[in-house]
Amino acid sequence: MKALLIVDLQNDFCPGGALAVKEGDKVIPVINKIMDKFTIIVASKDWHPDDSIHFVKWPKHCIRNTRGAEFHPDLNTKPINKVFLKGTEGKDDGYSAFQATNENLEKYLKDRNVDELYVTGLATDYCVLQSALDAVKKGFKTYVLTDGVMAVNVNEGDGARALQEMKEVGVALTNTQSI
Ligand code: VGL
Ligand code: ZN
Repeated sequence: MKALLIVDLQNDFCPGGALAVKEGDKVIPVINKIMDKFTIIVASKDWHPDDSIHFVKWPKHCIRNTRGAEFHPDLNTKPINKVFLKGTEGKDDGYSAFQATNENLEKYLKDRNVDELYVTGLATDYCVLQSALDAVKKGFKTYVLTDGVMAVNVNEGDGARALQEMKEVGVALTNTQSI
């Protein structure tokens, strides 16, 4: 069984948001279009308390229950079966969707016989990277859909390096045309 994971497609990571990924919203129609290929669709949300230590490193973003933490309005949220909240602990936590605290993502997927995980969303060089690395560690055959992710690129080339790192541990890089 395969599942689609949509990482952090929230207002604050899209143009106009507090920690905007340049052209982050461009992946939304790409992701909306492939949803009908999956029966299991899960999404993560960065969901920080207002005073998180995480904000020593980053501008304040995705404060729980604020507009910045909501999904981008163009994302088709109807087919999403479950939302996983991460970065909830006030630490520099929650780069991986597998660190969600409201529900255990690994258990959720394994309980539903998922063995293949297709990863999309934001940002390639942080939460997509850590989620994909964890997915491999937990034994999922892991795919990253390269046209369905976008990088922050704090340093030039971070996105490309992240894809390379994923590839080296066994993540399959593919695109939405091939699924
Ligand atoms: C993320 C930086 C800080 C992400 C979250 O979703 O990739 N990046 N918090
Ligand atoms: Zn964050």
